[in-house]
Amino acid sequence: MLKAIIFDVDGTLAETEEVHRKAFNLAFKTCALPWNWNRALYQQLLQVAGGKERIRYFIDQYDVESVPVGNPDRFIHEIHREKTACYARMVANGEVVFRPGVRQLISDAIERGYRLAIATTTSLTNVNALLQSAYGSEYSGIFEVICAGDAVTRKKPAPDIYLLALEMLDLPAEDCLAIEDSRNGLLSSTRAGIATVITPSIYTSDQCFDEAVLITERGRTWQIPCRPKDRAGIGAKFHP
Ligand code: XBP
Ligand code: MG
Repeated sequence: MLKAIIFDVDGTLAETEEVHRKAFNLAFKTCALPWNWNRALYQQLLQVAGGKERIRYFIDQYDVESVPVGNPDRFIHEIHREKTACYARMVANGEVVFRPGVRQLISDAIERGYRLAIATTTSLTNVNALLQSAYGSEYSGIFEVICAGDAVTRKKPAPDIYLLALEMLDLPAEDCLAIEDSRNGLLSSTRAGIATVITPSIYTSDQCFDEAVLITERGRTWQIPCRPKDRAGIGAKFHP
């Protein structure tokens, strides 16, 4: 029986990755680093989930020399802390809005009694900034469980963040539905045993989503399937 919907954040609740990319580039400038991630490079770097992990991958692939001798982790954490501050400022300035239909889907789900959760690789600071921007101060009552960023060591595509959400919801995977935008997210949720709907985003439309139970197409309305045994399954409309 469908009891809970677990939402991914970046690319699913909102098209955030262009603002993340701008925040990374602003942080590189503030940290006096000669780096600039354009869209083509960022598309490639997005294969690595997690901002700190993405910076480390970039350094390993392209620019080891810029890393000061000593503690590379501290160097990466400092850059990422600056990036997160830049991102939060841009979200607070209204540069990120929910994707069309998301707000309606969330209110339909709440009205039908579904429990809501978040399972995301992004930092908890970023989740709170987005929900505050979307709902104002009363956002804390909307998602019963929020699992984000460093709450787990192994990030997507590992299942850990979704397994943590199931544990905190105290529900089995078969009572939940995940909504994701990327292959990393799909692998993470399905490895946790959760049926997953995919709504491709600007950086993921060319990825493989074979394991999804439903893939939305931009501009079309679709309904979350009422699985045969879920007579009361949500029939919300979501304009991906
Ligand atoms: C997408 C990610 C995140 C963001 C950047 O998360 O992989 O790393 O790109 O955010 P989601 P941080 O699981 O919501 O799609 O810099 O905070 O990691
Ligand atoms: Mg995502």
